[in-house]
Amino acid sequence: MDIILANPRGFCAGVKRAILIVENALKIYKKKIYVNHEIVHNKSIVNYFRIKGVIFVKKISQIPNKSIVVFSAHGVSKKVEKEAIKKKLTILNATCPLVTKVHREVSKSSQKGIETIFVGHKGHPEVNGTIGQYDNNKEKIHLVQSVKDVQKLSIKNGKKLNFFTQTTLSVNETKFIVSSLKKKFPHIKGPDKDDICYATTDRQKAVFKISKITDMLLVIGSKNSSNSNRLVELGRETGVFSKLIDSFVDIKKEWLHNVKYIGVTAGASAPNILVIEVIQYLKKLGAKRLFEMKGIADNKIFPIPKNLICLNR
Ligand code: 0CJ
Ligand code: F3S
Repeated sequence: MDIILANPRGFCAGVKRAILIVENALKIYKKKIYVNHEIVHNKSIVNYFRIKGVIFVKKISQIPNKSIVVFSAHGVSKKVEKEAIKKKLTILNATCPLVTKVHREVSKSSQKGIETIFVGHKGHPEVNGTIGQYDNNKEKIHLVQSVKDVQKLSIKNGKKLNFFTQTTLSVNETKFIVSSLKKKFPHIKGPDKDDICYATTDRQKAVFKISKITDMLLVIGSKNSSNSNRLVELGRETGVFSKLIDSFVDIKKEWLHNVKYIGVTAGASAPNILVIEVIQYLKKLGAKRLFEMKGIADNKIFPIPKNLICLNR
């Protein structure tokens, strides 16, 4: 068996930024750091910060007044932000700038009172946060998850209508949803294609490429990571036996019977150490050579707020 690594894989600029914000907050403030939701959807990252004393909460009401709170990479609604302000919390906002961009657009739509359609997965924190930017009249924002949902939609005025999307969706599936929106509502306005981010798009392209030459795909990522799940789905759609694993510990030896080329990738929230451990484990099980697919590594950097830059600490 040989191992082939997808390229790009692993941390994106938004995740690196969110992690650095928490790291630096721990160094700068000598107080407890609370994080609203998991900073990113990765078990090992959350455990790493828990060990360092970070407290993860599901609701702002769980945080004592005047504490420090970090908003996760997925972003929060206006209501959650207001709650934090009311409690006089110091807010460190780790929302990915690409999510913030969508927030601004939805918020503008809300201010103008334009009925808006949001394509995303119900219950995902990014979706809650983005839909929660529409605070004018909740009945004017509609969540759609599929082409079927588009068919069922009833809109008051199709001539004034906007759409936006979650950043970590399947590029292929979203194409169908957006084109069905455009077909049903020819006057609808939105981003050129969708709001899927560069990191999601590039990691999906890499999986598509690698699936042509591998007979199994391992995607390193946690169960609640949307972008990681989309990679596994894509692997399966292209006919490759694909599994989502948190770490090498989840690998079952029976998966590897008759596998000649095993593809390995990692979601945008999975640290590189997990990839290294998977490679070491596969080598222990007899993997011979290690190849890396050609592709553009993700070297993008999103700057952190100036007050969180810390040197020599
Ligand atoms: O929503 C985002 C801004 C992506 C954050 C990075 O990935 P992850 O796994 O924490 O979150 P998703 O579930 O959204 O992929
Ligand atoms: Fe941002 Fe996309 Fe990463 S929205 S956090 S760059 S997966």
